[in-house]
Amino acid sequence: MSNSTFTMIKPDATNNGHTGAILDQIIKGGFKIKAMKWIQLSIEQAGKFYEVHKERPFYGELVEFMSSGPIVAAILEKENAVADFRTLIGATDPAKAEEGTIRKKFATSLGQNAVHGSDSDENAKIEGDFFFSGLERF
Ligand code: DAT
Ligand code: MG
Repeated sequence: MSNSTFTMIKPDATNNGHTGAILDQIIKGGFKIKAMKWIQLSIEQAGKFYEVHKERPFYGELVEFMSSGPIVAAILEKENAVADFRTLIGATDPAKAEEGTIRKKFATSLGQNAVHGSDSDENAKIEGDFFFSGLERF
């Protein structure tokens, strides 16, 4: 069990002014920020990040959305980070997310659901490495 995970605050949330509230909930949830950047992905970069979903019917929509505006990308540290962060953000579909979770409070829809959280230790490392060099983290 690793102690880090990777997150993105997605364009719906940054455009709707929720960045500060989401970061506040993450920090109050016990996560330490180890690396963070504010950027906008190109279609190509978003497509590469979500390559695992290439065959899914929503891939095109997802890639277009994720490159449509600014995101915050961050590496987070906490004991049991991957599972605890998925609990903090709630279910993929905000309509099914628990009360008080980040997606329940801030997501727009199933496709535009405010935040990303890695689904395994292995993917947390791959995703963190996608965005951050060794110089950009500690
Ligand atoms: P999660 O982000 O909870 O790990 P996922 O990895 O299955 O969910 O999907 C990645 C993202 O793709 C998800 O956050 C939102 C979008 N998505 C998933 N299922 C979808 C669907 N049925 N229709 C539209 N977008 C969907
Ligand atoms: Mg996922």
